[in-house]
Order: sequence, then structure tokens, then C-alpha cells
Amino acid sequence: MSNQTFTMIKPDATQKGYTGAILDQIIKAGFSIKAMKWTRLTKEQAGLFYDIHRERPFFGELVDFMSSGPIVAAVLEKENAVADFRTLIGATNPAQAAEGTIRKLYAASVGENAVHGSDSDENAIIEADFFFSKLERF
Ligand code: FUP
Repeated sequence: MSNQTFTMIKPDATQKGYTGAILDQIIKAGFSIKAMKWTRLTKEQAGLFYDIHRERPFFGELVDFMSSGPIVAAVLEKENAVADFRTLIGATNPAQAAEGTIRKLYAASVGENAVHGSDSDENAIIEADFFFSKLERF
């Protein structure tokens, strides 16, 4: 069990002005920020990040959406970070997300679902390394 996870606040949420509220909810849930940046993915970068979904029917839409506006990328630390963060954000489809979760509060659909959270310790490391060098983590 690792104590770090990786998140993105996705373009739908940054463009609707939810960045501050989402960060506030993350911090109040006990996560501390180890690295963070405001950036925008190119289509190529979004495709590389979601490479595992390349053969899925929604891949094109996913890449278009994830490169459609700015995102916040961050590395978060807390005991049991991966599982606790998945609980905080709720189900991939906001219609199935539990009350009070970030996706229930801020997501519009399964495609535009406000936040990303790593699904395993292994992927948390891969995803954090995609965005951040060692010099950017404190
Ligand atoms: P999650 O781990 O909750 O982000 O969900 P997945 O890894 O299953 O999916 C990654 C992203 O693909 C989701 F955030 C949104 C997108 N997606 C779709 O657009 N349509 C789908 O049917 C499933 C996922």
C-alpha cells in the first residue's frame, strides 16, 4: 500500500470554475499536495496518458475532451491514498456516484467526469511520473 495517488481536475471542471471547490474538498478530506500544476494537454499527450484505452470506442472523444482546456495535475499524499481518493471522487459515471462525492457534485457525464484518480499504486507512480520530475515534488 502506497501513500500517494495522482489526480487531474479535468477540462469540464476547470472551465466551469470548480477548481477551487474541488481542491478544497480534497484538502479537507486529509490529502496533502506533493506536486501540482495548471497545464493543458495536447491530443498526443492525452493519447499517451490514456494509452491503455486506445482500442476502446470512446478513445477519440476522451482525447478530444482531455485536450479541450486546461487541467490541474497533482500528486496527493495520505494514508491509503489510492483507495481513499477513489472513494472521495465516486464512480466513473456520476449518475452512479455516491452522494457528496466530487463526481456527484461536479461531473456531468461518464465522459466529462470532472476528476481523475489513479486506480492502483502502480498506476499512481506511472501517472505522477508522466507529469512531474523529482524537482517538482515537495
Ligand atoms: P476512472 O478510472 O474512473 O477514471 O475510469 P476508467 O479508467 O474506466 O475510464 C477512464 C476515462 O475514460 C474516464 F474518466 C472517462 C472515459 N470513459 C468514457 O468516456 N466512456 C466510458 O464508457 C468509460 C470511460
